[in-house]
Amino acid sequence: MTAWPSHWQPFLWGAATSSHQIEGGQHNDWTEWEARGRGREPSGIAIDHWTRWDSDFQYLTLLGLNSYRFSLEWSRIEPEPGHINHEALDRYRAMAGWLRDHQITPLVTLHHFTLPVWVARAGGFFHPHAHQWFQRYVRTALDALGDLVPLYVTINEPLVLVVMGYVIGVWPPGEQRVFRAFPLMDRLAQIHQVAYHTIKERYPEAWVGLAHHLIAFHPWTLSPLDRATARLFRFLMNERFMRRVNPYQDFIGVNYYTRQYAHWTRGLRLIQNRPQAITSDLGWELYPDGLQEVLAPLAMFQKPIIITENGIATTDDSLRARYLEEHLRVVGKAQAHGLAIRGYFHWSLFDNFEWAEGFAPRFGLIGIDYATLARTVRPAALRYRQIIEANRNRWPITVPSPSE
Ligand code: IFM
Repeated sequence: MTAWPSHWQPFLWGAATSSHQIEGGQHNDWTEWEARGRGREPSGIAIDHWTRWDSDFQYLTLLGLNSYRFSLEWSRIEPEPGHINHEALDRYRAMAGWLRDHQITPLVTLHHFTLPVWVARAGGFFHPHAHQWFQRYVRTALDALGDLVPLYVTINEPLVLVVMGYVIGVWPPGEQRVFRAFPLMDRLAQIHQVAYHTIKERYPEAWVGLAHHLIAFHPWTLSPLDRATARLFRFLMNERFMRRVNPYQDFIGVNYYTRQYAHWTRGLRLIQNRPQAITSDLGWELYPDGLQEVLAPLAMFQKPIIITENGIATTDDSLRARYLEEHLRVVGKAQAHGLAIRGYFHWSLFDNFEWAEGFAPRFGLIGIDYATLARTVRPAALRYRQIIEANRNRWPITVPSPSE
């Protein structure tokens, strides 16, 4: 087992965001996609985090978090090939510096779904030079803030990127060419590997991983065909890529949200929930046991695990608190059974732009009134703070009752 550095917080209590979903005012492949009327609405100024970041960061201390996951926007840093926007880098450095000054460990994501327009127009990650372009961007980011950042996610949810953009086609580039999925996964694995080595060469003590979106796949019926279909989904979506990149990850980042049912009816089908299920506003089932199900097979990799995302889109904040508590209980149990889970990042710190679904889904611990952009601390956020406070120096973590 790779040892967790003893000078780091034993458990990272965090929340996560991504640049495109909160910053506002970007110009990237997504804003072009939105301008073409794809998706529900344009991201526009989002929650205007780019200008309000320092007042927004007060919420990190208010909630008692000791870590924060955010992403750098490649299109902002390098809007044209080789042309660096130093102002943008200065602002990201100021963010990382603020976090250091407040003893909050930054976990930086380098790619969270968006691409600079010039990369996208050249064919995105399929371009034969894409790994070199990404490497140049990573080096630029390291020059600017590498001394302040100990933890990196190179690519967020590679498989989601592939499926949404190249199989279902509801995200840019909007392709429905399944046969491109496999070469793209290989390409993403290669790009991750290049980024991994680039970071480790410059900062050998930094920890680098990916955020894998893992789903608890179950068969829809007990038929052998549905069981085999569930196994196939597990292999294709959760396992194959993980094995491929495992030699190049210091920790395993897990984004877990829900269960899905695999069904065979003249082809592969995924069903989101059963009629009686408790669900989010996006129809995703609340299924905390699924977190244990996706974590258990990771034991064989003998690496620390960080829950890089977990959260629920809901306007019912008591459901958010319940979701949080039930998933944290699973984390505690998994730790008690020997899994080295070293952090939990709630998705998300703020309500934000949920890609093709627009602004309607409410994932935030902090709510946003989009008419005024006023921020409101939701009760679930305070419950999270209470859980964090109760767990200082505790292993495994526990979830105290609200009255404790
Ligand atoms: O909002 C997204 C995030 O960008 C990536 N993981 C899943 C979240 C909820 O859909």
